[in-house]
Amino acid sequence: MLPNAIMIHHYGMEPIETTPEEMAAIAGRLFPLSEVIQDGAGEAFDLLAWYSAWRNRNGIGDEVPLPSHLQVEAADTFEAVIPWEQLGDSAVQYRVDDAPLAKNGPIRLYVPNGSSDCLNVKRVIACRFVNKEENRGEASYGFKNTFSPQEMRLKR
Ligand SMILES: Nc1nc2c(c(=O)[nH]1)N[C@H]1C(S)=C(S)[C@@H](COP(=O)(O)O)O[C@H]1N2
Ligand SMILES: [Mo]
Repeated sequence: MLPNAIMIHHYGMEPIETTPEEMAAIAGRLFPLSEVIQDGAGEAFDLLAWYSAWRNRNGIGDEVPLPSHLQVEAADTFEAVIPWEQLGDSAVQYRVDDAPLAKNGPIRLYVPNGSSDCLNVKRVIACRFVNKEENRGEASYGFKNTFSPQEMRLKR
């Protein structure tokens, strides 16, 4: 895995690895983060514009419904689950001062229409596009504290 890799998980698909540069290249317009976040630093692209392009490139047709949530995972085990309806104008910060993000990289997500600033996840290493209809509209965030049996075995 590349050091700046971001894993994209999408229901119905195998995981696909990407990078901030590759994401920015397909996202369409690049803009100053300050367009959507007051005092925001550096360069960003629109999350939903990237998602739409990524779907097309990976052959996900219009018959596949939009996800219910985006689950974002960070290098420090922080996670946020963001309802799809809150993602309008969400921006992915991918460069600051013409360089890759130093401490908040590989990318940081900003959710200006989210129910909490706590959803602005730093150090994003995985994005999971999930379809959990039963949780529609519910946001959550915090440090991951549950581990799968496989993770438990690796930790012993
Ligand atoms: N990776 C990661 N992202 C994170 C956090 C964290 O602990 N780790 N804290 C969240 C919380 S609770 C808040 S309030 C904001 C704080 O963002 P700021 O440091 O830019 O003010 O970042 C969010 N993103
Ligand atoms: Mo927070």
